[in-house]
Amino acid sequence: MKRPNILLTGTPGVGKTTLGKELAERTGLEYVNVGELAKTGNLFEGFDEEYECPILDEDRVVDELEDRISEGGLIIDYHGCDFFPERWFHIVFVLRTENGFLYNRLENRGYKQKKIQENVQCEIFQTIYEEAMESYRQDMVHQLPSNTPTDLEQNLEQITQWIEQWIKDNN
Ligand code: DAT
Repeated sequence: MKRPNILLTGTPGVGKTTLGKELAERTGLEYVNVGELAKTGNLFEGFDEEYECPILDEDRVVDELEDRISEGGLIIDYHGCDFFPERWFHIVFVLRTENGFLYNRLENRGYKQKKIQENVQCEIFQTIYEEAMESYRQDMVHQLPSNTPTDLEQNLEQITQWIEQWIKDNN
């Protein structure tokens, strides 16, 4: 049976992991956290001194995922999206969170002020949404509000329905 590949993207803290894991539970699709995948496989190519984080080796991440993607049924979670091939995905969701909520979540995560501010600005400037619109067909890209547990539940229901319809249409 053919199943779709879904990209969940957005600024750190918007709720990709929470949504992706629960979606996998409900639909049987497989959740893949690209940050974790890179850590496990050491798919890095140096360290960014300014942002104090390792630099992802994007080519090796793509190579690592290519075979699994071709089988379908993956939910990919990453806070960037311009290096995945467009052909991989059937739909792209950009999660969006209001500044106040995002600030609190990143503070709870123990991020330093500088890192909180960089991420909140990234969200204000809708950097990831624009990256998605430049990297994928515009009709593939959907923004989802991710502020409250009600938003989470609505997103889960909408995406679950979309998956069921996709499977009906493609099998
Ligand atoms: P990400 O994977 O995008 O970095 P996350 O899933 O780890 O984000 O979520 C960050 C925090 O916010 C975490 O404590 C769970 C919480 N959260 C996620 N989605 C939420 C929502 N819709 N409403 C309230 N809290 C949410």
